[in-house]
Amino acid sequence: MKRVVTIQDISCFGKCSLTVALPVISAMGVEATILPTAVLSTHTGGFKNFTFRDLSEDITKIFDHWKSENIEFDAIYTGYLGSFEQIDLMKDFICKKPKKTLAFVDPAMADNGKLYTGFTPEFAHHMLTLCKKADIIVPNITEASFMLDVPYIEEGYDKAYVEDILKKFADLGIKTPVLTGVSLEPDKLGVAMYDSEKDEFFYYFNEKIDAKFHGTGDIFSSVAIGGIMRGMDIKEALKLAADYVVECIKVTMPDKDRHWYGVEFEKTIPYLVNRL
Ligand code: PXL
Repeated sequence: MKRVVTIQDISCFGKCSLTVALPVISAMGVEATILPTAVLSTHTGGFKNFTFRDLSEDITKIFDHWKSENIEFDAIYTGYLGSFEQIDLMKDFICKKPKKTLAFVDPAMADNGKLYTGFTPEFAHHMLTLCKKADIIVPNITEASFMLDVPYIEEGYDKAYVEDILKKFADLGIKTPVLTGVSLEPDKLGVAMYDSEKDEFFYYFNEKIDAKFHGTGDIFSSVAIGGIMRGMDIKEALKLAADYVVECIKVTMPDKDRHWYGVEFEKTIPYLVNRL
């Protein structure tokens, strides 16, 4: 069984980061080791007065203990990180990883043209220094625009805009940059990927559903890394991740008790497992 270590916060309430990564990766038949970087009472997207306990002090100790136990991972998947220091700790961890370990970085810090509460453009530039160490990165267009200082275009951009962003990442040494939330036609939404070794672009779109929920980026990343660990080609894993997010949104929409803070991904886990 492949083993992933996923390093991001625990937002106790709100269905994102570790509270979705752990169930999703496990359901895919992949061992999920977790490293919580912080504990928050809720995620930061819409709740006020959330608590934030920074666990940075423990991170190096945990890495050192794992090393002393010869614990290794098939993939490192980092998500939301709460500070510059945590980004540096992740860079160091990735630099020291065995060659066979895949480094997958989701620079979760912004969406819809805005940085999440507490982040600055400098933080986004620092996140880019972590992305440069990764094999695969999965920013959305907002995150990419903050990291690369390219203008954020909400809609009406073309392939040239998307491919320029992907190539800029590849020029920085990232083997497989992926962009999420790509929309080249008004009723379609999906992902774009650049395979820098083959010099090939890949696109995959689904119908665009007019609704926004928190945590869907974390679900996407968890399925993508889970799929890759299950031996899927990256393109197949990205398709599965995109399809699963759509399924999650579709199942959530009709529920009159649905919540703005997250999707009902629990209901569609059988769909995910059946697709493997
Ligand atoms: O889903 C991304 C995410 C993860 N962790 C925290 C967040 C968010 C998005 O708002 O606030 C703490």
